[in-house]
Amino acid sequence: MDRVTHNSMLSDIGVSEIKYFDSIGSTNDIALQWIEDGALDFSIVVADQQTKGRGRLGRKWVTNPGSALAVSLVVKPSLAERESISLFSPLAALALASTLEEKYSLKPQIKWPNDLLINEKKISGILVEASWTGLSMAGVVVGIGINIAPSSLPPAELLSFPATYLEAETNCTIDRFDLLKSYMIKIKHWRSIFATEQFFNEWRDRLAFMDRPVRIEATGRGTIHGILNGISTSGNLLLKNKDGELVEIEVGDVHLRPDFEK
Ligand code: BT5
Repeated sequence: MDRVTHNSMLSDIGVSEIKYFDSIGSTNDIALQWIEDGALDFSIVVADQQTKGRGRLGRKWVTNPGSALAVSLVVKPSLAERESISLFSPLAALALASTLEEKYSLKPQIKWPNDLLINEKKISGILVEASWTGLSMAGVVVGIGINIAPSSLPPAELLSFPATYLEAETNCTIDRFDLLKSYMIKIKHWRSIFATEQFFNEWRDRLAFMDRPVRIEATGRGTIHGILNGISTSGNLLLKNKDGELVEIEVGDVHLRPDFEK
């Protein structure tokens, strides 16, 4: 990114600071280190390529050069936000979903807890991580990867869920930095209504596989089958089991799959 683009982005979207890399291991790692070094709230790390992009629980996230967005946002959470750190994942999902709907008339859905789907294929993954100084939380990193061009797709053998990219869904060429600007503006908006009723309602409205049979694979609890019923006020997933009882599932080591998939 040249200096003119850099400066105009800063003034357009009110980001505190940007670190940009042509190629880096993981933008989340840079952002976590930056928090330790005193990063300001609402700073971002952006990379064209990640060589060690991370998903949850040690899984890989592929970011090939010139094809995607990999962005990690530094948040210094307020006291109220600290109470609901797990909601930063839906915050990013809602911000991107509303961006894609407004700009490209798409209908993105959120696959609980952290994926954005278009036509039931994953277009974006989110990884939220906290940085701790002893027992005190120094900051939160909200990392997002967005597939844009055909070469953003990983090899099929690496995929545990069908994937897509924005240019396939829109049939147009996407300006990645324009998309980044719009996403950051939406992040500000969703942060201003963080954990409100509106936040939860819009999250519920965008839940993928609602009222459909799904299975949850949770470490230590095996596979749980049920009908996807919604999310609780703390962001846990609600499933109706075969006896009609509501089962609540916390974010953790879980995979949600539609039950028709093998
Ligand atoms: C995620 O994990 O989906 C979170 C991905 C977060 C990536 C961002 S990029 C910026 C920041 N820096 C980082 O290092 N990470 C964050 P999870 O739900 O665990 O999904 C990982 C799985 O998605 C992998 O095991 C693959 O099956 C699949 N996958 C990997 N790369 C993909 C891609 N580009 N598109 C679609 N699926 C992908």
